[in-house]
Amino acid sequence: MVTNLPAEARAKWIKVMEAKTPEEKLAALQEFLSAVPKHKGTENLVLWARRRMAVLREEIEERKRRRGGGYSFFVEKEGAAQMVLLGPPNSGKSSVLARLTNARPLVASYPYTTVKPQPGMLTYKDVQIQLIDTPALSEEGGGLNSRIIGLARNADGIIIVVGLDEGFLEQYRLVVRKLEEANIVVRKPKGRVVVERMRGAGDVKVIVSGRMIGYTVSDVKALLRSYRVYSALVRIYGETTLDDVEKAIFENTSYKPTIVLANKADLPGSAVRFKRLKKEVPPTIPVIPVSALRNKGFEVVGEAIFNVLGLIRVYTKQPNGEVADRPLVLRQGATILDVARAVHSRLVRNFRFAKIWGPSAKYPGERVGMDHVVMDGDIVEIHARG
Ligand SMILES: Nc1nc2c(ncn2[C@@H]2O[C@H](COP(=O)(O)OP(=O)(O)OP(=O)(O)O)[C@@H](O)[C@H]2O)c(=O)[nH]1
Ligand SMILES: [Mg+2]
Repeated sequence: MVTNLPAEARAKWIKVMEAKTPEEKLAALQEFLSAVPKHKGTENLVLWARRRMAVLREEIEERKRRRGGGYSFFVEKEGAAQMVLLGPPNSGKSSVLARLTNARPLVASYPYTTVKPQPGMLTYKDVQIQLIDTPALSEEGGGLNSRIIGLARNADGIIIVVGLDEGFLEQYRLVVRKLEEANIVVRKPKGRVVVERMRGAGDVKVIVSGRMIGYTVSDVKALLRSYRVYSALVRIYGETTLDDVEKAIFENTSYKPTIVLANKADLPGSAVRFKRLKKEVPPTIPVIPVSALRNKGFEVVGEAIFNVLGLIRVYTKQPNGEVADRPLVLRQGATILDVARAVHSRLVRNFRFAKIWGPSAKYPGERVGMDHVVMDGDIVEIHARG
């Protein structure tokens, strides 16, 4: 993507990466942008940088509102994960929240009924997931759209709610377009690269779990050097190319795990529309027909959220003690280290070994080390010194 940026632009990019506050970041991006030559090859980068600046401006505004005691959209996270409901007017977002959670939002037949975010809690397999109902996204929504999208940026995942009435495809496309305009993608990438800059003189450390297509670790180091990044931790998951590494340096887009609820599945003609919608949505995104009116289809939503977020439940137990009632909720790929961290830092410092029962254990009570990968339903007993 960003091949052959002049040295000056690369140097300016360092300033963006080092910026701490949104204000500093915005100013640094402006300078970076003015150092980028404008031609076909940099078109996408320029577009992305402009979008990023718009998002930062909105973040700055939102902060001011919060500090000044003005009305903020921010919703404190509760439970294991936060999912935000997004959709156009009248698609049934509030009705869906009422069916899935304990919340009782206002539902009405006129558009723009909901004017502020409202949370509710969904419980699935001992796990609490917070859902947030939002005002409608719209074509001309401007500042309101940005505030709603800001909620999505802060959430762990997205539930797109469309109504299977007329314009159902346009409803879906609108939401995806508004997200993309804010550099958020709903399509699951084949792989993922995370570049974490480290302080001080160090080295570039690359941790690979997956397949690097057409590049090597030394290519990664050379690329980072060309951006004058000499000290970083690079994690590479899944299938990636060197392009993805460069995009990660630019914090290009963020992927949000997403499901689509096709509401109003009770309407005549909705079955045909549902099929059409399913064709439109990328195959990695679950599309679930529901009817808030008839309370149908919701029994599978908890599981879909759980899966798309890649959540797993791990039950801890004390040596010779009882298994905990409530699970720790972690992400797929989590290790014993993550379990220990979630319980107490003392367990990390004084770790000796762990014993496990359940899906990831070769046999009940298997003895494992810190980097053993745990699975949903495991029971873990950590043995530490002292
Ligand atoms: N037929 C049918 N109507 C529904 C269904 N769910 C919601 N509605 C109706 O659609 C209208 C809008 O419902 P809301 O839940 O307020 O929709 P919303 O997306 O929250 O709307 P805004 O807050 O205005 O963006 C109401 O008249 C609901 O009764 C459904 O499953 N089937
Ligand atoms: Mg509503």
